[in-house]
Amino acid sequence: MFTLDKATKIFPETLSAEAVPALTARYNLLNAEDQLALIWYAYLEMGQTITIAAPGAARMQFAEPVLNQIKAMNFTEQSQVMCDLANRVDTEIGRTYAYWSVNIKLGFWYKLGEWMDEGIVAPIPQGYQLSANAASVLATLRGLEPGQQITVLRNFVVDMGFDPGKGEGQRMMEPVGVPVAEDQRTKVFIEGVLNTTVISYMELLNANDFDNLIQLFLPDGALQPPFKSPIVGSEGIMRFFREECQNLKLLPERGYSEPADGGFNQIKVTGKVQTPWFGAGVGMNVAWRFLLDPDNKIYFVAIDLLASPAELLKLGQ
Ligand code: 45D
Repeated sequence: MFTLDKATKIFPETLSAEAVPALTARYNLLNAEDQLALIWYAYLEMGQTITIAAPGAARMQFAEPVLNQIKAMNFTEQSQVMCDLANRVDTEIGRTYAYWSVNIKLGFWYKLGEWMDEGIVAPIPQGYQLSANAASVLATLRGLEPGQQITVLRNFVVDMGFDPGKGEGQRMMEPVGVPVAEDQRTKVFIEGVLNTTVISYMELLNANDFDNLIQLFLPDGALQPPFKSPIVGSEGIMRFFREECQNLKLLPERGYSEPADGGFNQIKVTGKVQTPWFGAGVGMNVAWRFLLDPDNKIYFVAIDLLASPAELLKLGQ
């Protein structure tokens, strides 16, 4: 029989983008000034080729009180707030920030970035010199594909602030929208995969229909997001869907399915995913590794950000 640990190891030849955690670790060793300047430069450079979508009002309302507080500060105080966030110092703003969902954190920095550009918030000092280590992290970041770059950037933002509970507990999140209407939904076609659970998974997630999506999972099923440990159980997975998975676009391309022990089935699918933050501007190369029980329910699914486009074609043995 399968254990969760064994399930995570299906399709072991799948190469995920290890450059992402490696770069995040190097970035975490830099001092806060370097970190902020590095993100600023990276953000400016990336802005020349990809456009980030302005966050909607529903997302911004939660960050607004803190943003207004920062707006009212002088440059020195503003720089201090940003450094404290990067240093994960225990401050009021640091605690509030840690309690926000990923998308609220990203919306917060999106606004600060605009204000830095407009001179409302303290800019990175003119002629700021990155340390040699920071310059090297930036150079490595430049060499990554766009899907990996935005994942790195997102990691930086997620890790800031002071979280006494280390991610445990409820977060403040934007409201969950209604699912896409039945007649507006798109069908997916996956070359090599006819499995109805896998196809429904893609279609329901694309439609933000989380209530029906969760029914595809076993109650003690697990979902493993890229570079994370598995989220186990319907309740946790459902919370994750509502908090982080609205308006994703899954574009699976091809797959491969084979029987596994105990009447289970393992299915690997590769393709692209778009985030609402960048739309069609960035297609992330991903693999889904499904393990389905004999009743065709999801016992485990991992989503991997792939090391390179060549991985898209690596399916069965
Ligand atoms: O510090 O099947 C400044 C799951 C400088 C679900 C700045 C999935 C100072 C199941 C520039 C102001 C979700 C797992 C900062 C599939 C400073 C499933 C600002 C996968 C910080 C397929 C920086 C989904 C800013 C995936 C504004 C893979 C940065 C989704 C903004 C991936 C960065 C989504 C943004 C990703 C990054 C989104 C908006 C990687 C967004 C990244």
